[in-house]
Amino acid sequence: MSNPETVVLVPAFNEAPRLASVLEVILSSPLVEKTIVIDDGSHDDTAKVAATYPVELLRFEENRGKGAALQAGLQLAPDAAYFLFFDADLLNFRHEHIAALLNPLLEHEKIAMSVGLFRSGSKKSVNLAQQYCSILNGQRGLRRSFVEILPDLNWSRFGVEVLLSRYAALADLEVAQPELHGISHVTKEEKLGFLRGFDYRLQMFSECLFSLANHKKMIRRHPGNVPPHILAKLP
Ligand SMILES: Nc1nc2c(ncn2[C@@H]2O[C@H](COP(=O)(O)OP(=O)(O)OP(=O)(O)O)[C@@H](O)[C@H]2O)c(=O)[nH]1
Ligand SMILES: [Mg+2]
Repeated sequence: MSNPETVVLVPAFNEAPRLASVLEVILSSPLVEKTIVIDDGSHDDTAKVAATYPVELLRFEENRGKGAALQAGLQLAPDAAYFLFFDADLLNFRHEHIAALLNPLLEHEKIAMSVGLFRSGSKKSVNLAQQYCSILNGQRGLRRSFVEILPDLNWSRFGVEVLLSRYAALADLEVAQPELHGISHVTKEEKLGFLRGFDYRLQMFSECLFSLANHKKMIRRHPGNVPPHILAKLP
């Protein structure tokens, strides 16, 4: 399709065991016209799994981080009206979750971004983390007009969600927070074992905190397509 309306981006790093079930939901949704998987230097068969599905596969030899992966995906569909981001490790993911993220953008022109809130999923720890850190949720919908004024995301790694949310606030844009019922995901500790998983979690938190503390400075340094009137608000 040359000019898809709704494009899904799936950033995936070492997600071979989990990617297929996520892609099956996305690819069977009537709401999605194109799906792009960004395999970011995975050491496992993530790319092989993706290649068995009718998706566009972008593959980096070296890992560049989630922010850079999403940015590269956004550039592959410059004409899309809406982008949806879904993680590659979702559990109990259903079509209704796709609609829940997309509908606020379709129904309210003022909404620039929707950020999913995990509710009543099977894992208590994931639900609890969501209560306090909803800004970190990777399930998002972005309107094209928002994508067109985004700063460079390349530096942000796991801080990309913080950057997107803080930037929307700086730009005075409205964000919807639809609840995604029953959805959950496989945690780092479950993927890697407790010690390696927890170590990776600390790395993720430090990238999120870096983004939280430094996003204004980093936006000024790497403005991407940020318009002058928003740049003028930065210290
Ligand atoms: N392309 C790309 N994707 C990544 C990278 N790191 C993580 N991802 C993907 O981004 C999504 C979220 O990453 P996770 O590691 O599951 O992080 P999380 O769900 O926020 O946090 P946990 O609860 O700790 O697992 C998953 O689909 C990952 O495969 C990366 O460096 N590059
Ligand atoms: Mg996850």
